[in-house]
Amino acid sequence: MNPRALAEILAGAAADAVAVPQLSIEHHLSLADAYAVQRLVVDARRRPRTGVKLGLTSRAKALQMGVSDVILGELTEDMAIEDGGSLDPARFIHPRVEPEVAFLLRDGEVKGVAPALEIIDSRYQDFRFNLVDVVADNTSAAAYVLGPWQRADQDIGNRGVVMEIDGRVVETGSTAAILGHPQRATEAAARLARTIALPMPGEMVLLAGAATAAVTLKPGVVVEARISTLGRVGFTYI
Ligand code: OOG
Repeated sequence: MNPRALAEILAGAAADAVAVPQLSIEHHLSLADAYAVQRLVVDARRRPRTGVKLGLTSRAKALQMGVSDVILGELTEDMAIEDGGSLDPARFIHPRVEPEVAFLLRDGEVKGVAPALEIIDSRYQDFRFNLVDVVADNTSAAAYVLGPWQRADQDIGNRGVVMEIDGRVVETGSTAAILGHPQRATEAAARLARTIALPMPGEMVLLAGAATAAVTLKPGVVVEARISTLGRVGFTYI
């Protein structure tokens, strides 16, 4: 396993928006190897890190992958899209969108919470991967949109979540789909970061994981997510 060569394959796939075969078909990677590749893939973006995201926090996704622990990916400045802004399809391969809860963390303390949308875009053909593939691929992270920050001292457990495309409801769910309670994401992220020795920036965003299934994005659509008591967030996929 040459982590640099594998990272180059994935960084190239993201930069060119062209899917590649799963790394695990030809290479044997441990989970630690996969995180090492991920670190190099994020370095290759050459942009400041803005935070981290969790994946497989919903029981449905974890069962689908046959895994029992969550995974962590990194967010960079160029992935952030302004609320109400637009996303250029030329940057993506086969993007999907999912509604999430975001935390603003300062030195590990929660300073704010916000509704968020994450755009995932696996760099693998047909969005097919196993656990080490998806970890190496920075957990499919591609872009994210944050709604307005809200007070941190509110209970955001079991809040209704609605995602609409062009004004039609496409997914509904509850924040309880995120590890039972999204607050658990802060401990899970800290634990995983320690395990993989990932330095965490003093101020950072944490995307806690999807509250519903991901929905495929088609050019020309307007996406909005609403989380009860937390508000809304949206963007246009031009
Ligand atoms: C893996 C990452 C999924 C989540 O919230 O579970 C993820 C994928 O399904 O591409 O971010």
